[in-house]
Amino acid sequence: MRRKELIGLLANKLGELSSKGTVAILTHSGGDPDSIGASYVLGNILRSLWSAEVLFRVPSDPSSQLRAFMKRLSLDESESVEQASAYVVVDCGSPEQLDEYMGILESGREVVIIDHHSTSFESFAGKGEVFCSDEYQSVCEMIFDLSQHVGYELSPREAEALFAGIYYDTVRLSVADQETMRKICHLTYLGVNPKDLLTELEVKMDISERIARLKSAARMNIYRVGGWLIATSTLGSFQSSSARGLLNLGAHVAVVAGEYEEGTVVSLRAVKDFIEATGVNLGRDIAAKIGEEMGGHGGGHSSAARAYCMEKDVEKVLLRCVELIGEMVGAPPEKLKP
Ligand SMILES: [Mn+2]
Repeated sequence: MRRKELIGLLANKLGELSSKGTVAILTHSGGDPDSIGASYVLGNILRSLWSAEVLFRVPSDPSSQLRAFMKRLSLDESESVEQASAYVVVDCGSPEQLDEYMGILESGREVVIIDHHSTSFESFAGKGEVFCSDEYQSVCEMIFDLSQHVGYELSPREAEALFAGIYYDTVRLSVADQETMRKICHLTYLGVNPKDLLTELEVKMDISERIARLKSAARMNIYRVGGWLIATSTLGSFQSSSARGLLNLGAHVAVVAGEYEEGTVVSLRAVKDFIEATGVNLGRDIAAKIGEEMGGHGGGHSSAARAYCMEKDVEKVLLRCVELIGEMVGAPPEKLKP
């Protein structure tokens, strides 16, 4: 167990919350395997150990890939979470990532945040009680430790849920440490068959996403910032997927933006080498800043972030992102000729 004391305090808190009535579990905007796997097992623990009534919701709706995961877990979203007496927010680095549920932080009801991004302490300060340690590689790993602490026996399905979260949050185990691997082994011992699980979860990319990714590559601009390459592009949808695609092509950082309602949405991705060498945190240093500067909001992780701006000029938003990255790195961006 990585943080015995933290997990002990979390267990006490969850028991206390459960005794007060209905508990609603919320993920970050759109969810991901870590937040959904953790929510599923956490909900089951609350029901079984403390007979809590549990609701569940993904702000701004899950993607089709995540729907396949939720179907496998038989995890349904609740119609409404407004009547809950307390909230548990899972894997969410900032209040803005709660989208339409940001209001729960002002509802006067108790909010507990379980996270492994240390930005949570600051961003949720005064808004809820944060149980967080960036020693953990995923929230699923925290829930694994919680299950061991309270003596909850994981079913094969629950083991799968935690496996998937840990697997994807460690970039397919490529950044997993020994303790994570020990837990992965324990989960497979409990009945996870990685091949079966991953074949089902990895739904093939549909044609529209492929077209979007290819178009973003065809329209890309390339900047050199010191020894790093930044690729920018514009797209009406699939910005995150396309940014990942541009990293695969060779960019160190990819920034893809498109029109969104009355403004612009921008997705940022960076490779691990860039994050480690420069110390830049895309969520904190770029997305949050650009959101603030341009009348919107932004946040995310060090290597993956998103911002919404009230600025309709998509190119202007992209250029400002590149400038900010240049400022952080301490080198002027130089546009490469096409
Ligand atoms: Mn996570």
